[in-house]
Amino acid sequence: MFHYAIVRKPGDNFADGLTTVKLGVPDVPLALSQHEAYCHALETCGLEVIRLPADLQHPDSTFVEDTGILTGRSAILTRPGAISRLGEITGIRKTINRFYVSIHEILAPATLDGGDICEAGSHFFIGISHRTNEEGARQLSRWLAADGFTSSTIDIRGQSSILHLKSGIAYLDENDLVVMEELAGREEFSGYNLIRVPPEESYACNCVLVNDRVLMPAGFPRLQEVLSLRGYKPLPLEMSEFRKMDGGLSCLSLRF
Ligand code: CIR
Repeated sequence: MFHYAIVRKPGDNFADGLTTVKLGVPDVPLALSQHEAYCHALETCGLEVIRLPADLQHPDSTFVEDTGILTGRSAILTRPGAISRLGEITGIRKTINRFYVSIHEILAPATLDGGDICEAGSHFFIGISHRTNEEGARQLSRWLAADGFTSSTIDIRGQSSILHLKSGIAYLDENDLVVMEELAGREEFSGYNLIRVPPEESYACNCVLVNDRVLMPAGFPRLQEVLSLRGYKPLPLEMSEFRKMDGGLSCLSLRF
């Protein structure tokens, strides 16, 4: 069960953040209303939403998930792989201090983005990407092991269509793993019930189980139907403006 979510409002300069997709410039007022609907959805799932103000020094800071790994036992502050995002850690530290006693940190030369970390029960998949390096994976796996969690790495550097591991996979419940076609053949996932997502719906792989609902991007009817047939309760949310900035649905919150 999750009880809390930390979110950060997008700033007026949200469009100045990093992006690789060519989907146009995000509309900030629309991003704000989509963000508000997202917060409301988290509340619908029973969470208390901790709303942080916009941080204009860091246009990507609404993607809070990249700044921390919050487990049932400890918090690990990350060290984002994009230089422009390094300063986001200072902004999240105070909030995490309020909730966690045991707090660790990923240190240079390691880099690690939360979007590369997929928690699957007591196991964590760590994506090695253009944002998360091997030293980052090593440091994180040591902290996780100290708390009794296992972890393994998945190299996604050859997967040009995704920024982070969680752009392409999501762990739900009872061994169910949502996975994009490109990653479905990976041996590491062979022990899971794979929910394979066709290429035209790939963006929806980044969905998240929050208590009894699966928050997922709106506009992906096939995945929505498959999830419903499996007994999940999808809650579709408009994500168009975040998608323009390479952002997935999960990255807008830290849930714990
Ligand atoms: C970035 O490139 O860092 C942001 N524009 C998007 C980060 C999205 N984060 C995520 O999916 N975990």
